[in-house]
Amino acid sequence: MTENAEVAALLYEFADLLEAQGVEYKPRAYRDAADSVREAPRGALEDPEALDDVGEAIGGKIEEYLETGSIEELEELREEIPVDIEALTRVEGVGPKTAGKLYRELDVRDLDDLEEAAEAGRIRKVKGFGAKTEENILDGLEFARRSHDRMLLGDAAPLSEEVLQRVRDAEGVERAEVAGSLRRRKETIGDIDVVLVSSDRDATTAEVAEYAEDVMQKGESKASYHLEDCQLDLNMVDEDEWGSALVYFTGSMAHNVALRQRAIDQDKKLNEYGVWRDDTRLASETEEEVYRELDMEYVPPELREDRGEVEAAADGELPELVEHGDVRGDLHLHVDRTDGSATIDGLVEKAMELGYSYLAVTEHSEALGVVGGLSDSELRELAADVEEADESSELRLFTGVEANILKDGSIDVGESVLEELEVVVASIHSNLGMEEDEATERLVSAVEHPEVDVIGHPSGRLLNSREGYPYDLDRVLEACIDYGVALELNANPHRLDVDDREVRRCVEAGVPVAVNTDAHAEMEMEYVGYGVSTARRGWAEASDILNSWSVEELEEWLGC
Ligand code: DGT
Ligand code: CA
Ligand code: CA
Ligand code: ZN
Repeated sequence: MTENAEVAALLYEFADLLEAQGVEYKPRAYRDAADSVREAPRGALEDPEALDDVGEAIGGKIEEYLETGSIEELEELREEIPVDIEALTRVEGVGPKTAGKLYRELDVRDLDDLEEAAEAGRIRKVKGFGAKTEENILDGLEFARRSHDRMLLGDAAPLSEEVLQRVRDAEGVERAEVAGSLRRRKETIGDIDVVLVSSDRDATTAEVAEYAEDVMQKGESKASYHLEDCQLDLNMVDEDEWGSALVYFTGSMAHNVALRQRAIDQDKKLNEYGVWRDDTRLASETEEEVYRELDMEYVPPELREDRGEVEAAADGELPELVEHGDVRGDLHLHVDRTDGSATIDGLVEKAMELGYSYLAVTEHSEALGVVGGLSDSELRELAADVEEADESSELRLFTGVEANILKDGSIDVGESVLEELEVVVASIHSNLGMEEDEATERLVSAVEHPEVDVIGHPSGRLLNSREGYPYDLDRVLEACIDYGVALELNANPHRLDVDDREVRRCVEAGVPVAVNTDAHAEMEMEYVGYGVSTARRGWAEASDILNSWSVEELEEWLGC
């Protein structure tokens, strides 16, 4: 973990423990500070109070931690509430307050205690809880246990870049690349795999050992380490087998098996050392040569899942995948009028930096009470400000809203306002505990609304914490075709919703996918990369992505 991530984790824990004690307001301040620390550039903790949302009190605690290795007040809180708050709050429906209460009433300290109490029917007897809550906890437990194992792409990717830099700088290393699920850009990552060539393997592994926490295993060609929350595997290979080794360690396993079968069908053999016929090595130095030798197109890592890519590559029919540079705008962005911190000017500046041609400001509407969603007249005021900014901007700024899809499928913004706004994203933010039929109906009603353009984060899932409601994607896609609506691929690494497989179904159905970041701060617009790689995993080409269209094409589609 980076220093920023480490300090942020402590601040989140601080917030949770305060909340578990029933303290008000302060938890929010700690969480905001934690967000800010997490997003800050490296080295920013040298002057913590210079960060947004970090004041004197929290800044002092950060300094205390960096100087002494602990925070006295946090240690006291941990003694007062000796529970594994991080694990317990991973169970859907268990927040810090509930965890505090369950500790006080039933002495629940960890997931095992929680399961025991729920199974014995003791939770339903606690005041304020019921049989339904107890059932939900039991349902959520398994997911909570399972979900701890894998890291989010959004955490693993930046960490792996740091790791890769260290490895490349280590003695003896001639070249190194990230492989495994991380290179394939899966939404969650089991461990970080690196392939490298070194002229002095012992020196290399010794140097990486200094950086890592501890060495789990070390052999002639492989070394594994612990790096805080995850495992790092170094695979050391020879220069002349680089390509075949990279194919092998990039996987997936299923893709490798399919490749190997193709080699066998051609009377060849494929392994990590090369493509062979008898004892003659036919290819091994680059990945391109390996694929060429197997008489197929080069397969981009994101497609290597054995989902038909081997056949398509053999037929020369791989899609021309969308690229980061194809994205021309972001159609789901928040500003500081509800729960965000961004400004219109800030978003524009960031969009210019990303090389965009347009963006849409889609602030929350009123029914999202917790964040102070905007009333119809406030939405109009914001739209007027966006229009004004548009006049002096090189970018095309679209007015918009992220409206709520209410329980009955209706939209919480007045018709006349919806008509005036250019981009209407509609999302579900409440009553998430739905069965499939209900969720499908609710989404389809929103799609059928004449003013809705994009359905935001369609399943509502949060990776590692909330499974999302089930819905019938085929029915939603049919409605999208009939009503000219796009589905969002929310690029926030906690969401990635729709997911890679769903993208593919959108592509096949001909429903445009909007790769939006849902940024609440300017920095978060950079999440677009996770969205693009997920879209690539879903076989999407540039033309399948709504926000890779030109301003003119988009205006025509939106009817504005
Ligand atoms: P993960 O770490 O669970 O997110 O998934 P991967 O795909 O990174 O899997 P990992 O770390 O176990 O192994 C990295 C790659 O190495 C994997 O994608 C394929 C290759 N590999 C590992 N073990 C085997 C094996 O026994 N057979 C074959 N064909 N390939 C393997
Ligand atoms: Ca891996
Ligand atoms: Ca591995
Ligand atoms: Zn949003």
